[in-house]
Amino acid sequence: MRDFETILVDVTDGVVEITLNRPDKYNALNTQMANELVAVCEVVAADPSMRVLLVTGAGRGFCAGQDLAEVADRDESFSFIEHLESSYNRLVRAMRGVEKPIICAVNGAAAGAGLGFALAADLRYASEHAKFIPAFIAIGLAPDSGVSYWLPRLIGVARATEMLYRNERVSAEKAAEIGLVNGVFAADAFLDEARAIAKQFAQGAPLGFAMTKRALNQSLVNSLTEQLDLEAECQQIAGHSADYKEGVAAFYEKRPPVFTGK
Ligand code: LHQ
Repeated sequence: MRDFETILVDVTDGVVEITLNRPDKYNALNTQMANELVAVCEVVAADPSMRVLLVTGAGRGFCAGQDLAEVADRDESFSFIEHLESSYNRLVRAMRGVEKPIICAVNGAAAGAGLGFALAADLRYASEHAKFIPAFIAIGLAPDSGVSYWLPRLIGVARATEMLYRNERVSAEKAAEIGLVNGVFAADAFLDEARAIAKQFAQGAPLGFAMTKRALNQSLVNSLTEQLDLEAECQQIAGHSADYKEGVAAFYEKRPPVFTGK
C-alpha cells in the first residue's frame, strides 16, 4: 500500500489497520483525508489478501468531523452539495461497497462527519473515553454523511431526533446501552479487543462475510420478498465456494476450518 499523509496504514495477517493521523486537529476530516480513506477502501476492496479493515484515531480524539478551517470563509458560491458528494458521500458509499468487515475502534470523540464515518462502519467498539456528538446543530447545520440514515436505524427515531436536536454528547457507556456501539472497554484494552475481533474475522470465510454484508446493506430498505430473493442470490454465491465445502468438511472432521477465499 502506498504512503499517505493524513492516515497511517498497517497490513498484518489480512487486517488493514488505519489510524486517522491529525491528532492536533482531533483527526478532523479534510479533503485529503477523505480522498485517502476512499483510496484505502478501493485497495482493500480489490485485494483478496486484505480481509478486514480496522480504523482508529491517533491522540485524544477519534474524528472531529469536517476540518472547520477548510470550509471557513467560503463565499456564496461554495456548493455544500458538491463538497459532500466529493468527500463524505463518496467515502460512505466506498465503505458500504467494501464487502469486507469494517470495524471502528473509537478511541475518543466522534463528532459531525466523524460520527457519520463511525456509523458507516459495520461494527463499533469504544474506549471508555469515547463520546458521540452530532455537532451539526451547534454550528447551524443539518446532519450529513449518513448520520440521519444510521441513527434512527440504530437507536430509534425518537432517540435519534433528541440526540440531533439537543446535540447530545453520548458517552461510551450510554452508546453501548442504546446500541450505538457494539461494546465498550477500558482505554488500555479497547484497541486489543477490537484487533482480536478483526483477526478472528480475517480468518473467516471471505465470501460468507461479503454476502452477509451485501444482504445487510439492503435489509433495512427491501421488502421481505425482495430480501428473501437477495438472500437466495447471496447463498447461491457463497454455497458454490470451496470455503463452504471446507467449512462442512471441518465440521465433520471436528477441526477448525482453513478458509482461502475461494
Ligand atoms: C478542530 C475541530 C474541527 C478543526 C476540534 N475542525 N479543528 C460538512 C459540510 C461542510 C461544512 C461543515 O461540516 C460538515 C460536516 C461536519 O462535520 S459539521 C461538524 C464539524 N465538527 C464540529 O463542529 C466539531 C467541533 N469540535 C468540537 O466540538 C470539539 O473540539 C470536540 C467535542 C470534538 C472535542 O472537544 P475537546 O475535547 O474540548 O477538544 P477541543 O475543542 O479543545 O479540540 C482540540 C483541538 O482540536 C482544538 O485545537 P487547539 O489548537 O485549540 O488545541 C480544536 O480547535 C481542534 N478541533 N474539532 N472540526
